[in-house]
Amino acid sequence: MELVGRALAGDRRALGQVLRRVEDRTPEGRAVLRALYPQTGQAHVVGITGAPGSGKSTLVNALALGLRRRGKRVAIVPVDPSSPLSGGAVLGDRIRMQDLSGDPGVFIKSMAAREALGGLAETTGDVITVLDAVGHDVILVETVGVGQAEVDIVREAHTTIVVLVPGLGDDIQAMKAGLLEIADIFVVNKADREGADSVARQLSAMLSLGAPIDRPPPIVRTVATTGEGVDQLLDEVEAHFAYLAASSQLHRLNRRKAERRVLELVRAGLLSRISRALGGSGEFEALVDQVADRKLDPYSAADRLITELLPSR
Ligand SMILES: Nc1nc2c(ncn2[C@@H]2O[C@H](COP(=O)(O)OP(=O)(O)OP(=O)(O)O)[C@@H](O)[C@H]2O)c(=O)[nH]1
Ligand SMILES: [Mg+2]
Repeated sequence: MELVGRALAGDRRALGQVLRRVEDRTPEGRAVLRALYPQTGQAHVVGITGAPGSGKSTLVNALALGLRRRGKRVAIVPVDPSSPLSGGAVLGDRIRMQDLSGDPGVFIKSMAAREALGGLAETTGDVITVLDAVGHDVILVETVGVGQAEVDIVREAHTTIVVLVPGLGDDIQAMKAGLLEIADIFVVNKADREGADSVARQLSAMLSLGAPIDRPPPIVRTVATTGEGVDQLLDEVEAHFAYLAASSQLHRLNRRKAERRVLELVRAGLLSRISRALGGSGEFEALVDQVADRKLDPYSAADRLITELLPSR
């Protein structure tokens, strides 16, 4: 595929076009993913998550600059589950990321202008596959908040950074709801503001209450707007990746991701086969009616559909 060849050779426009096909889930996009997959597995995928306005984009910008100084090729993927129709926040991100534009070593993936066809996590995974294959050393994925969609996206990352800020007691509450478990590194951003120490203290108190873990997440204070603490954060990011690689966790993580990927595709493939096979026959609707009328239970209904479609072993 000529387009893929150009993208691999570093043509950014071609890369943008490849990504669009992948996001649109066209047959061509699928062929691209098939062709590129063997060349993936090189990039370090870093997820950055946290409350709205905590400074994630500013931090991503600063991290990218720091990574460039370390000679890395960087890709940035902003994901916004709440607004598939890229809103004002993304525009703001673009403006802030201007100091990166023009640097051929940084690729900023623009948001899809409309709702992704597949699940957001799957689409993000496919985008990461492409960015990895074309040779980015580090892929920074920014996502807002603490919902399931974000957690799913974060599961694509090797290293997850959770960003907190001073003066938001809610943050610590939100952590209980799930962010605590997914953080490999905590950042207390806006450390130029009062209360950074107190957030860091609360955090380490909470961490010490939990079950002992292999590698307690470090807490790094940053001022993303000036770049303060960003070098230390990059050291921690690199140390985490080195830890994963040395402890065979990287292998386990990759295997889990591969398993999830295959299962997702099997599930989606089976569903579309079933709906194609039943298309227009009214059989599915009839079964649903029976289940609703309590004439059939849902387990038997599902079994019937499956055995009709798959030869039994
Ligand atoms: N004082 C201070 N302000 C900061 C710092 N980091 C970011 N900001 C400011 O905080 C505001 C929000 O920053 P963003 O980087 O857009 O935050 P975000 O988390 O990406 O926001 P969303 O993507 O909308 O969730 C901006 O006005 C930044 O300039 C910091 O370390 N100190
Ligand atoms: Mg942002």
